[in-house]
Amino acid sequence: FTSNDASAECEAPPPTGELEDDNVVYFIKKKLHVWCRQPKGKWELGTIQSTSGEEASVSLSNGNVIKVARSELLPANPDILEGVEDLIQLSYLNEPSVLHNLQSRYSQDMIYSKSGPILIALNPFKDVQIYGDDYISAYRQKLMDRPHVYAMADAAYNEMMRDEANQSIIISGESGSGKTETAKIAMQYLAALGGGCSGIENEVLLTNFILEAFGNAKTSRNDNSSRFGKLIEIHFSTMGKICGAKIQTSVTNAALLMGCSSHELMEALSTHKIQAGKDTITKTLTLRQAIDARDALAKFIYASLFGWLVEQVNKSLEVGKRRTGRSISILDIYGFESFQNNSFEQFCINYANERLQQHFNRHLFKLEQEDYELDGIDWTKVDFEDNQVCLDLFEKKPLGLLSLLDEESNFPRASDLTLANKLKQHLHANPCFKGERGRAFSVCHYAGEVLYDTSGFLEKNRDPLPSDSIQLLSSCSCELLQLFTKTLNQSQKQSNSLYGGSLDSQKQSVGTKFKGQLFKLMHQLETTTPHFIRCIKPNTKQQPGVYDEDLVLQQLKCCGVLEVVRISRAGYPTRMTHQEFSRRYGFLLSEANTSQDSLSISVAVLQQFNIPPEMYQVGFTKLYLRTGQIGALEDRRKHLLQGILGIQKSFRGYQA
Ligand code: AOV
Ligand code: MG
Repeated sequence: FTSNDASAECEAPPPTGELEDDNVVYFIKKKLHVWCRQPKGKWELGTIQSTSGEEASVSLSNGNVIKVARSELLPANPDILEGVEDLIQLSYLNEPSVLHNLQSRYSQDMIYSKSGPILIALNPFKDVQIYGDDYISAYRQKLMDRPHVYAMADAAYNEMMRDEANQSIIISGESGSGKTETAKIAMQYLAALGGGCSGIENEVLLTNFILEAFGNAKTSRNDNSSRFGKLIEIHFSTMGKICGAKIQTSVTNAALLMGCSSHELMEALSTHKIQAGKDTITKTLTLRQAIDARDALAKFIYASLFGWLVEQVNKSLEVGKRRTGRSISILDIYGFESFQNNSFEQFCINYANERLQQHFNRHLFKLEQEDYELDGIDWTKVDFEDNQVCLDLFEKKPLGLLSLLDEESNFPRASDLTLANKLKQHLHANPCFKGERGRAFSVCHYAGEVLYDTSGFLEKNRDPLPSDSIQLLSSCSCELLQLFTKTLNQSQKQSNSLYGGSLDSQKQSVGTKFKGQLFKLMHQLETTTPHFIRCIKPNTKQQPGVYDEDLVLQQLKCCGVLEVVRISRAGYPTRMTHQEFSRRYGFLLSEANTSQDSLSISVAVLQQFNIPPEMYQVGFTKLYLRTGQIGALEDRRKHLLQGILGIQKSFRGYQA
């Protein structure tokens, strides 16, 4: 039966990524599952019964048969790939397949999955019983290899010890998605691993309590929301023990990156500008303005206090100042934002994320490339899209968003409308820029198009804190407040001397300062080997067990997970050693292959099933297959095995 069946199947072209004309026939014939988009946008599983022109008749899993446009159909993955740990194992990497895979894992409390080198963490909003000492030692001893923050922290630790290279764990995701919890879980693992007799590892963990008490607040999105962003640097000794740690807030510096506190800071400061007339015009302030002014001041004090607190904590953590080249930094960052109304805050946050995305792309591409090169694969066939054009849009001098914004900020008579016009006039040629009506413009970010409203841009970009507030502060009797003001004055003097001479040099603009800080952070991250964690919030109610597909999809898009999937797709996501491949599929060969050599068996299988040469590459140790190829082989294998089982059953029945 083997030869007949197999040769009959050879006629059918193997399915590729999408449902093209020729493989629709294949899907009908083999009754393979497809995703069918329902009127409300939901995807349902079904099988195609027939097609006529652009229309297909599909039998859904609930028994209904419906007629839909072929464009509403996408191939689904074979059953064997249900709930795979790593998304790139999927033959089809389309949106419904990715969503379904994560959901099927989430429903079984498997909140962690991989997307290539990235760890995806879905917030369970409940205690999932996968943490603690037993799990830590299981991961340490490699008794457990399911995706987990522990596994990622372990990888970072091992790489640090092996290569003597600094590492970073970069955590992103929207508010309430679990970044801070994830950072703590990573710290918990590293503390357990790096624990020595100094007890510093416990101190590192304890700092969380102090910082959270001052830095967190309840918001509509998260009951325990961080109002600050942080970069925790944990230093290890040659023996791999924790010997010190440092926290940066990553307030003006990384806080801008993290969004929350910068958002509040900037908002507060921008409203303050109203007060900065030539005279003391406190009387003219409306109640609303007065409230804003007071808030601005309060926030400055709070921010400074927080900065001071971090400094004290750092002092207590710094055991030896020696830089060992053995550190792991954990970055708890604020992610990409796209709202209905996007202002200067989103502009800064998204620019920062655009930079991080490039860091991410380059790293991924480098990893892929290394893997291919090691195995003798022609990696020039793997391409990926750079987001350099979008970064140029922000950074180019003199014709970039930031430069033009600064230029316009220096014209006393400029308005948000003149700014918008200026941008449209100079930037229309950049493919990532789109002029919109009135004061608006759009930027095509890696995670999607965002419409910005320039209202308030100039004010927010100009001046953070008016001089009368500073004077007020320095006249206060509180020693700490005086200290804060002194630091503030100093930093202003510094920027003055740097930019002294030109008219616009009163202060560095917020945008320019932000760019400088971002470059500093990126520079620091460049010196580390990055490990990425993307936190996903499955519902907005902070409830366990609720998986909102649209919400998840939107986050997957925003944080670039689908982008990674796309990068992998451009390459050869399926990798199997020659042994694995020949063991699994060798028996499908119509003519017994006399060779014992797994490489030649593998190649014979590929040839018999007409897998086109551009769909695979043969490496020294592994076979590399493009998306969609393994599904076809799996299907044939399953078919044959069912046939064999059937024969065995009837044979047994016959015996009985
Ligand atoms: P965030 O840091 O991403 O938000 P958090 O880390 O504070 O989010 O997580 C929000 C809440 O989700 C926590 O208080 C927990 O109740 C729950 N949670 C998150 N991760 C887990 C987990 N692994 N296991 C159990 N519960 C979890 V913000 O900082 O607001 O952007 O500013
Ligand atoms: Mg947080």
